[in-house]
Amino acid sequence: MEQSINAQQYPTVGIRLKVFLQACYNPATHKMHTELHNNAGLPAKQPYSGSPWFYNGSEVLDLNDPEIVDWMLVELYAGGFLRGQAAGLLRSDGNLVNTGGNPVVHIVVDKEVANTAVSDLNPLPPDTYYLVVRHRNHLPVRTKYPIKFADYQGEAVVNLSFDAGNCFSNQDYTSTVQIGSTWCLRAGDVNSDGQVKVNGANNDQNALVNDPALNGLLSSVLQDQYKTQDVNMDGLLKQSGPKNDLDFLANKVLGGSLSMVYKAQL
Ligand SMILES: [Ca+2]
Ligand SMILES: [Ca+2]
Repeated sequence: MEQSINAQQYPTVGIRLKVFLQACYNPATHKMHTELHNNAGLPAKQPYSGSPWFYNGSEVLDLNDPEIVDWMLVELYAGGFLRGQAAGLLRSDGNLVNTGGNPVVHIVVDKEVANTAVSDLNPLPPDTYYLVVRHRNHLPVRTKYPIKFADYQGEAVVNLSFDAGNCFSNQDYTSTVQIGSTWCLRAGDVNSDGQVKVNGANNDQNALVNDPALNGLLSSVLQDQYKTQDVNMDGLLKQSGPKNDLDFLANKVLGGSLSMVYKAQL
């Protein structure tokens, strides 16, 4: 027999999130550039439907805000299970807004997820949710401490930019990277596999250089690109010359170290 579902089993919570991306952040202005939006344009529909995210949300871009940097994906986890997801738009000032431009992004929690029985989705105490923040070609992070939505009347304020200690870490490096006085998500995950590296199996340099459109040509420049290979998020795909993506990956993100590997810390 199908279990009836009370609407109260699916509470909606709000997140006011501040987060910065290494690819775009400029410490002189304390803002992120919007070159991807300006040069290539953003997809109308949220871009996290494919691997590895498989988020099937129907968010559609319906505002024309020149300060939009890119789409982000936010998730709530409890007990190790995914309990809710939403796509939002990141503004140059680090604020995540919903598709209508509101700085509160709502997430329906305890929504049924794949392979999880409804009976297992009992409402949990409001202090057991961890927020995971994802971007297409940056390493994801999660909050170190559970979010107590009850303390915020259901609308939590989460600022990941002023302290690395806000994010969970299990490696000998922080999950975010400091640029100036601001902590940002780490860039360079071209193949979106949760690791940033230029050497070894499944490395991001190969994922960039072997892009079929670049055709193995060092001098190729592809314009108006909305791809994870666009490491510095300027809408251009290039691996040589000024502001090229390979340089950003190898030198800015990995500090010129062939052996450095940054892993997602979730
Ligand atoms: Ca990678
Ligand atoms: Ca680029």
